[in-house]
Amino acid sequence: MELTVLGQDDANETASSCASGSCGSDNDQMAALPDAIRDKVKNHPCYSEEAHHYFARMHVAVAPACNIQCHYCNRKYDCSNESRPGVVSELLTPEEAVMKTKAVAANIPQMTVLGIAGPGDPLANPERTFETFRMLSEQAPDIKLCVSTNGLALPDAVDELAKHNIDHVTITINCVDPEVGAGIYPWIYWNNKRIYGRKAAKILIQQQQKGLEMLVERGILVKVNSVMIPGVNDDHLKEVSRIVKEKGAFLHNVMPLISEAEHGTFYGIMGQRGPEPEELQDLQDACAGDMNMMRHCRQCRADAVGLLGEDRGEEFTLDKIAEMDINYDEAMKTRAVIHAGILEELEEKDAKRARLAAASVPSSEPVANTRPVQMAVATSGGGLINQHFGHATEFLVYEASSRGVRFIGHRKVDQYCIGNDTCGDKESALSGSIRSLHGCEAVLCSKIGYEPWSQLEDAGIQPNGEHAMEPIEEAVMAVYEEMRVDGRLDETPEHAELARA
Ligand code: CLF
Ligand code: SF4
Repeated sequence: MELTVLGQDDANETASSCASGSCGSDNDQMAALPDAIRDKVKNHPCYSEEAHHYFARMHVAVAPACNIQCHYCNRKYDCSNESRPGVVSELLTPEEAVMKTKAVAANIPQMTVLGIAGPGDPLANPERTFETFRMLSEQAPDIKLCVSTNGLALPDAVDELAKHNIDHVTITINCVDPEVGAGIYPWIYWNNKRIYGRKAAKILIQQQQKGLEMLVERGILVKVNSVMIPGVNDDHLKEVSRIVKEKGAFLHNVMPLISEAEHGTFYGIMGQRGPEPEELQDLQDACAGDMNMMRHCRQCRADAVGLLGEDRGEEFTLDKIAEMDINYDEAMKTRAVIHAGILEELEEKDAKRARLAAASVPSSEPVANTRPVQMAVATSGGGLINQHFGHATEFLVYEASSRGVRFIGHRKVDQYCIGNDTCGDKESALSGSIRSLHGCEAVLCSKIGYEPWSQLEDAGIQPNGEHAMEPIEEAVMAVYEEMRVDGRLDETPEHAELARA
């Protein structure tokens, strides 16, 4: 039997019996997109899973006000529709935001996208948001502009968004039923009045759907974010997915509710729980039948800088930027060369994938002993296994099966080692990492110490440092193949656990 690194499309078919054959923000699907759309997403780290290994994004926090209240938001913190609650961004003027964007773009040439995502709602702050976009489209035309909104003010802003060549808009849509919405939104501010409950939710839903239709009509790519709130909208999100897909949304991003009590949100105080990783994945799989799913969102903060999952904001505070001498015309030349190099590498990867797929002989016979296996991967970008286990602050999780390799999500962890003896509580960080890797049968990294190695083994997770600097999907498939040859796929993970006991 030959096992091949396939695109996510095929893998999704296995996992979720996708009838449409168009699941996932995957590599095969990317290749199948019309050129005009492919050009828009190929270097956007949120719209393309593959791009997120190579290209970075940044946010500028220029939008403080909001026109609605969500039960998962505490106004002291950033907008949790597109941000991780519990952190507060430094508010910037549009001029400061432009200065910061150019400084980041010059120093992190892989940064391709500037998004405005808070700390409130960007379209509830139209002057500040559009002034930032206007200046950036003039001064830094090589940067894609992106915005995220709750949608209430969207229909009135669509023409202005189109005028600034904004190709990517995210709308957070948590429901299409006002009854469900009344449990998420206590009020909205609409036509100079505060409106409550079901009536408020109905207006918000109408505005979101109208805005979505208007954007699609203008050829603007729409991503829909939904916060999964167990017991409130989890079942309902399948309907949301179906409807927004029908209306032409490009991508659906179902994010987990974050509701720690210390953030002081209504849900946090009321004890509303967020979903477990498995629940989130099940819902994403269930939605995937109707919709392209984003699974690599990191719920980044409203002033995030760097690759998704990375935050380099500290390098670009206003005082540090003031000391930088940026020649943006020169920077644009360097950026163009680097972007072209990355895109060339990605095209070579696509071509290789196509060659492998063509060379593999599909068999109608069911393949024996090839149950799916989840593996965690430590990477610092570039699509490679290139991070030390102890340096990882998150692991990417892939599922390998006889149909190929698919990305299914990420798990955040506390960094186990910072490279000197001043590490924090190593013991609890390590046991936290092991807990968060629940369900994974192997972890691939560039290096790993003896102690974590043996503890991972005891927990039934096989550490593997043999594929350092190899492309992730190929390494995952190679480990899967080793497991198959060794007969480790004959036993279920539960059997393996019993045998160890
Ligand atoms: Fe920012 Fe959002 Fe644009 Fe991306 S984030 S405005 S689309 S550039 Fe991306 Fe961050 Fe998830 Fe948002 S990982 S929170 S989806
Ligand atoms: Fe908070 Fe964002 Fe909701 Fe406004 S839209 S209440 S800022 S989470």
